[in-house]
Amino acid sequence: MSLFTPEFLDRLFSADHVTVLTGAGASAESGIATFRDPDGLWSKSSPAELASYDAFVRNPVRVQSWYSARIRAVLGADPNPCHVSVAALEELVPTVTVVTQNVDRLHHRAGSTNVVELHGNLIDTYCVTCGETCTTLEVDPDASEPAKCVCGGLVRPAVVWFGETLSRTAFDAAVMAASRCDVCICIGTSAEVQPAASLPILASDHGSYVVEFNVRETAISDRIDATVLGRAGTLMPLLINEMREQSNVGAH
Ligand code: BV8
Repeated sequence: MSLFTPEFLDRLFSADHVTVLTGAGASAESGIATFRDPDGLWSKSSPAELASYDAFVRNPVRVQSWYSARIRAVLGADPNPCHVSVAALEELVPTVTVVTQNVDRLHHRAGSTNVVELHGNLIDTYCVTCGETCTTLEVDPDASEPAKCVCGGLVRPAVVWFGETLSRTAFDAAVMAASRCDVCICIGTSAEVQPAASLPILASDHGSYVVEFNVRETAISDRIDATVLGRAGTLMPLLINEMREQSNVGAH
């Protein structure tokens, strides 16, 4: 008995292009904190104090040290079976586009070759004054001075903060992937942040079969084809196994 609907599997086995939209839940089993879960990052602090340019300028040491701790967590983490299975999808489907809201680069480390980073990444940093790339942030919360570039400008992570526009190139690629895919698999996202959350609806409006893998229902559950409840690190390997069995049987 499959966890996946026959229509989903049929659409997937015959798909030329699959777009996978991931959020923080895809990295949860790598030990990376999510944002809006009961024990998530926003349960301890407010995005307005940590994930906006205004917050950064107001208190650069606080923001830089918060990102320093997240960078350490990401560098100490490994891709989990969800990331590995998403990468394996490329062996089974002609075109796979991974559109991620995550900033941890774990999809790249798992071997995915076509990753669109909607919200940038934590590892790269740059100077807000001269734009030069700088060394990774390592700032303690009680530091007396923020990390600065040789030019004297403040160093920030290369992420997209609230109130900042996404990279045009990245968002255009994401829109293309959502509007042209046969199947869209949304993994571990609460679908509350725009414009990322509009992508599954765009896919659905263009006739894609849209499914979400999540441990709970989300803001888009009633607007897509199916919700499969379960952990990303369990569901994605199960899906890849079913696809491999089918491709061996040659039933499709
Ligand atoms: C912009 C920084 C133009 C990087 C982040 C339209 C309507 C309403 C508001 C807006 C709108 N347009 C713009 C806005 C404002 C704002 C916004 O969306 N606000 C919302 C929250 C009300 N958007 C913006 O500002 C964006 N910019 O649109 O530019 C503009 C400019 C000015 C003014 C207006 C428009 C910029 C958005 C990017 C913000 N940056 N982070 C960082 O530090 O990480 S957002 C942050 O949320 C992260 O990037 C994160 O990726 C993203 C989405 O969160 P999720 O990934 O979904 O994570 P979450 O914790 O929420 O959910 C995890 C899910 O996983 C849960 O469902 C859970 O059940 C599940 N789960 C947990 N464990 C597992 C699991 N599932 C499976 N398996 C598991 N094991």
